[in-house]
Amino acid sequence: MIELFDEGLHSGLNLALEVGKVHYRDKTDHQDLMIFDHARFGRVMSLDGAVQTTENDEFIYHEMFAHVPILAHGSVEKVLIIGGGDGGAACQVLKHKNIEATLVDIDRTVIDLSIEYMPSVSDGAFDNPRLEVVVADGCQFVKDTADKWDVIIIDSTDPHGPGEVLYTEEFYGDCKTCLTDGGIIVTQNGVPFVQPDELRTSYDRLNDLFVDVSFFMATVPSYVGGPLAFGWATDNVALRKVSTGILAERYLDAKIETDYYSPEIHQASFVLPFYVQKILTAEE
Ligand code: AG3
Repeated sequence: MIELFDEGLHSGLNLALEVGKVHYRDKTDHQDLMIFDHARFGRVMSLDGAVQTTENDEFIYHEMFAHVPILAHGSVEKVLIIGGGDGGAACQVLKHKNIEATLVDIDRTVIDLSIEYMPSVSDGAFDNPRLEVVVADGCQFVKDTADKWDVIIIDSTDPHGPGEVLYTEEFYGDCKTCLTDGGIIVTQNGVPFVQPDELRTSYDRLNDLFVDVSFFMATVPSYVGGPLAFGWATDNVALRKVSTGILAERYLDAKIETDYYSPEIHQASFVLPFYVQKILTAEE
């Protein structure tokens, strides 16, 4: 009997993955967690029934999440990651040798199991002295901290369950107070084709707080329904307009190797198709 993992994240649309060996299937203190093998995606981690990370396509998501804001900014010293317990975003951030990062995830079990079963995703990030790990509620953390970061990466689940609070105006506002001048917040904003309302809601909330709000996109095959949108919010309007030439210089200087990100893709990822633009401008 073949077992199918049936992702019911989007109503009326199910992603079915053939389940190979199951490595973990249990409740953590915060969510249902499953880790299993899939012939195409490699090892897959799901939380509350939604695919979070797969070994074979995580590079697309994490490279874009980290390198787009870091290389657009040009002089990042500190990055805050909210969520991202698999360590994939941290791994990409730490490729920049001068950057120190703080990772705040609510679920210690996600971190531990990612290290145990999907070590290639974090690739040693959790042993890197430039990473500080805090197991805490991200909302509370940004309220309480007096520190500031140049980039904040909100690597959350979708806005259901424990991740929901990471899409509120209050949380975005608290993040803003933790940003250095001209800092950038990037968010996981779902697949616009199947989650248009989530996109619009975040857009409106971020627009109340920041001068420049937009999205960049990348197709992550295990996130069903088309390209995923990453939110972009900053008070420095110049950062979204940095030329490909400058990005290319910064990319070379950083001496990082990537399999998806390139300065050209960086530029192109901000070009939004009309169907996405219309979600953002439609009369409510
Ligand atoms: N963050 C992205 C989750 C997106 C899930 N959406 C979906 N399956 N369509 C998860 C953590 C990755 N570091």
